[in-house]
Amino acid sequence: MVGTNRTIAIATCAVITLAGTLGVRAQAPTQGHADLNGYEETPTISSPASGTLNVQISGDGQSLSYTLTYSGLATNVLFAHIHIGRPAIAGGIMAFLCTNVTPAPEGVPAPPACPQNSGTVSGTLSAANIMAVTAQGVSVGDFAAFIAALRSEAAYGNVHTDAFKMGEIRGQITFTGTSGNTSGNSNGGNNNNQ
Ligand SMILES: [Cu+2]
Repeated sequence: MVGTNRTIAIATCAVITLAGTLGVRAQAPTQGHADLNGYEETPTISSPASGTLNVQISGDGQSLSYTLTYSGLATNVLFAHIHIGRPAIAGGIMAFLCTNVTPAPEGVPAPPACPQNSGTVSGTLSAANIMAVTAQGVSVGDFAAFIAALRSEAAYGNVHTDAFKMGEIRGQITFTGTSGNTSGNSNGGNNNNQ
């Protein structure tokens, strides 16, 4: 009996480990995150403001939902974007997250308004929202290029204000360390140690 139970336990463990491994390998993380602050901006900004940007790629890979939250911005918020660019390098705008400036950007659906000073704004981006950054190889509507840049940690979110029109807070979007992977890794680690 003891031997049988052990066999079942080991077999169960093996199945769980295999399923976990396949799950991680079959699907790249879909949840991205950025912490925004002035020190990430180009040029570097000393600002008491901060924020977070959470993004989620849809199951079919055709859209991306986002939630941008910030606080402590002392002057009017102009707009917020996702840019193409590696850390500390300024890059072109691939998509608007929100705007308070008129006229709205041409050729894309009207972005939601940005909260003033502090708040949260959410939305969904798809091919229709992607703007051309010709000098950096992104064509209008090229959602695959947009997602590829995000997954390669080559995109950042930022918020522009009256005081800092080039951007007051910024953060690189990364797809590592999502909550789903954290629990999966701890299970896999325990099983691997046995
Ligand atoms: Cu921007």
